[in-house]
Amino acid sequence: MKQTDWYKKAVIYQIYPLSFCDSNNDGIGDINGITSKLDHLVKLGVNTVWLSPVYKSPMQDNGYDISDYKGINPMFGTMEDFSNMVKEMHKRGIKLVMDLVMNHTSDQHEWFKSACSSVSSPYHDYYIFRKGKGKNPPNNWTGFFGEKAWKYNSATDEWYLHLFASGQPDVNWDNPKVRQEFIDIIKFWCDKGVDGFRMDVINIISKDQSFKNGKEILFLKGGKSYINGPHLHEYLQQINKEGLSNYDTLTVGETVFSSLDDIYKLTNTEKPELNMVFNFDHTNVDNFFGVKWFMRKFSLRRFRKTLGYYQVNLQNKRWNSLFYENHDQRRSVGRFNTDDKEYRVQSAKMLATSIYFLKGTPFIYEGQEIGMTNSDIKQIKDYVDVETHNIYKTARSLHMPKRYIEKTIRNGTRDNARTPMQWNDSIYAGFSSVKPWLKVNDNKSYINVEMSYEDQDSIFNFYKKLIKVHQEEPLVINGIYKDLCKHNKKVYAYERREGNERLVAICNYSKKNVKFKLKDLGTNYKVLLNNYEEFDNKELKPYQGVLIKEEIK
Ligand code: ISL
Ligand code: CA
Repeated sequence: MKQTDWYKKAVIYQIYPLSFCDSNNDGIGDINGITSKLDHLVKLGVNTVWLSPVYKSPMQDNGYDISDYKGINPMFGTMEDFSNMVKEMHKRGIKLVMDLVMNHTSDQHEWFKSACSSVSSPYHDYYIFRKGKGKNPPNNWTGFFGEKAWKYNSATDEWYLHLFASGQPDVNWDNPKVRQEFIDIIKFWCDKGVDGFRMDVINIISKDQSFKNGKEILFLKGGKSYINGPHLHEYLQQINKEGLSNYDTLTVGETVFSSLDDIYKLTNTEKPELNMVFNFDHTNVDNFFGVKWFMRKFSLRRFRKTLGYYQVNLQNKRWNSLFYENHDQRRSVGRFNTDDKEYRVQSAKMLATSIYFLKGTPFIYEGQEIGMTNSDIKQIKDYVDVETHNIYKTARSLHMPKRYIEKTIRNGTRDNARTPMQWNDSIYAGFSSVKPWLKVNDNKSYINVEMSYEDQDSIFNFYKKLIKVHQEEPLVINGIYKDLCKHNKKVYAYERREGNERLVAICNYSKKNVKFKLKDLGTNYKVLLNNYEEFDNKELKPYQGVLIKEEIK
């Protein structure tokens, strides 16, 4: 099958199935709910959906713990519902990218249940079991959710590795049978008409199995042994060659702590692995060491430097992804020095103008298109996310002050982005007719889809226009990136230039009016997007964002 580069024209909308739309009123979003809302996506103008996991799962980590890769979680519907959803998407010109979690399975997966039972199980080597050191785990590694990375298994008197929750055992990619299983799973879904995959934490699948103690001090002890591990590229090339290359897929790999060099390898079209990756350097500018719990003041200079670094270094060589939000991040309005109150609407529009004209494929997370904000849950007990509770426990056991922990958690909890989609202002926001699994934000009374459709100046209608420009403007794909005011602390302005044309995005990341003049702006330009009425190339309003197209004489 010929691999095309449709991924370069994709505008991707991420659906978090638990929170999108509940069709059978049990309080949980589902597949038929998604199908019923496809016209919302058509209206918005996106052409691809990334669907967070809907496979069978005990839902310890909301589906990122898969117990059957070829089955649909009954909570979300049936395989028939799924096939119907794919059909309805394709009918509307929307492609479907599935989420594939291959670093670990659920501890309820048949492979793991068997693997645990005995060292002679044919599945024992599908996972990573090691003898402990006396009563202690094999080494000092810690995982992503703030816990030790090993759990004791009494049936075999061994410990198994889990870099996430203990219900998410890491699989052993060094076992060729495991790789064949995943190739088979990829083919299974492609044969069902799926158009691609977002691959969860893909750059940690290969572990240095000498299992040396990690020297890291604060977080992810042992990370050096598995982040971009020894056989990563070899395994991904195999997956590509034997699985993906038989289909015209889009692939995006979620990476943690990847360097430019790793990204070059992961997205090399000569030795194909993935089309693009998610890299979190730009969302990590408001924390220390890439750990969101260590909050740090936002700096626009750090932010643009990070974005610019990848723009400049990838633009002629590789493809990139563009995003602020997903189901793990807090909401973007109110973040990155913007405002989710008085200037919420301006902020959301400016933020969109500011990244989606960089070079790469835009990803929009559900609710972002109407400027949904962080959760208003107050009590720790009302959060559902496993990470939130694990971190809370760990922080309490370290005797950190309760008030401080609560504040940190409210800021960083992944539930901030997982609250039910706000379709209208009814009691459960039109998401469901019963109380949903996670609290609906009270601001549904004025932040909702229904009102957004009606209001010409809504964030939704701005996104709609933005996506249209994005789809129609060739400079978006080919224009060369340049930061136009590198040292400015309040305004991010860049161009995408090719031949005698350029697109220019000018974005004020501050709450104040800011003097700003593009010295080389001629007279032959059009304003394509603007979140205020005027643009005079002298002063920007609070959170003003403008996109210009100029013919250069
Ligand atoms: O959100 C994070 C921690 O707060 C990240 O470190 C996150 O755990 C990391 O990006 C990996 O995320 C992915 O894999 C996890 C899953 O819980 C996330 O939802 C998923 O996006 C384990 O499968
Ligand atoms: Ca439901």
